Amino acid sequence: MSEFKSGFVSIIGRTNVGKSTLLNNLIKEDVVITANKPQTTRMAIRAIANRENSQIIFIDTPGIHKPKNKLSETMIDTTWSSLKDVDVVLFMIEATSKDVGKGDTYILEKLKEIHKKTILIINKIDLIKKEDVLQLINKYKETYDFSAIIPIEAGKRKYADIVLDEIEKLLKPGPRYYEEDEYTDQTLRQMAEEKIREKALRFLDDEVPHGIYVEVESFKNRKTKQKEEIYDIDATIYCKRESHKGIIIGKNGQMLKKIGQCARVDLEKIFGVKINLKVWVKVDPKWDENTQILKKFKYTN
Ligand SMILES: Nc1nc2c(ncn2[C@@H]2O[C@H](COP(=O)(O)OP(=O)(O)OP(=O)(O)O)[C@@H](O)[C@H]2O)c(=O)[nH]1
Ligand SMILES: [Mg+2]
Repeated sequence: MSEFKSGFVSIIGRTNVGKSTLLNNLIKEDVVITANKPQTTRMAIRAIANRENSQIIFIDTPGIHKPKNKLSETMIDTTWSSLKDVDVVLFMIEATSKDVGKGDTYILEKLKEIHKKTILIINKIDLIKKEDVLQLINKYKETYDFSAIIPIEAGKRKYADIVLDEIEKLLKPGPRYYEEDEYTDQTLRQMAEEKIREKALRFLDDEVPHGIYVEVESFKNRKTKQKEEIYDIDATIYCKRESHKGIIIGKNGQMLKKIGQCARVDLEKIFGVKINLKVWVKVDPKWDENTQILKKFKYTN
């Protein structure tokens, strides 16, 4: 039998290219949130893929974008910091790019500085013609000595093994760092906060969802009279303005109800227990300058 391999792999790229979608596919669990909005991922989240002959620890990272405030500066800093500790980098771009754009050029410059084994992932190939993928591959080949270049659709199962196989080839022999049943370093509390934020991102428009922050105030488990396990979760959505609060709550509370219900359904699937979820909305215009909150988005290893 071949020697057991292990290693750490960061997934980086511009915001909204599909990094978190790929991670969920590689892990085969709904472990990180995704949305068709930029800056969905706010911190480095680890997720573990256990294979027959290897264990791969992935780090999902916030997408690279032009920082607008302290929060985005912290997020981007987290992405670059995550690269220090990894063996392999997955650099994801969108197939719809006609050329190596400004944002991707910036990322490539950073990659050249850190000089790690890097796989280029070209995502969303469903959106373009095959010939255009080949052109893009040729353009990118000239920019960096990639270990592999893989065109994919991040959410499609058939691509997960292709990506995992390529990563495995680049790993060195190493131990199993995590137990086989562990698939993320997130706490249940964090996962609940993220799920609520995901629903807010998906259902709300414009600047409202980007100005929110979710905190679980209380997380308790108990047994019902029928001896069924249940989690009681109380959470607050913080937003920056009174007008945003009205939008999040919605007419007759409909929007907040929808966010809560959809988050609950997903969380019941993930945790495998019944959940009683209550969500409130509060205004805190300066939450994104609060150092205690920003600390949560910093990279820790
Ligand atoms: N058409 C198409 N859409 C995709 C594909 N992969 C991901 N998406 C969509 O792209 C959007 C962004 O996906 P995410 O996985 O949240 O992107 P991300 O790179 O993690 O984004 P940030 O966390 O904001 O940096 C979502 O709406 C996905 O459904 C794909 O292969 N094809
Ligand atoms: Mg993401």
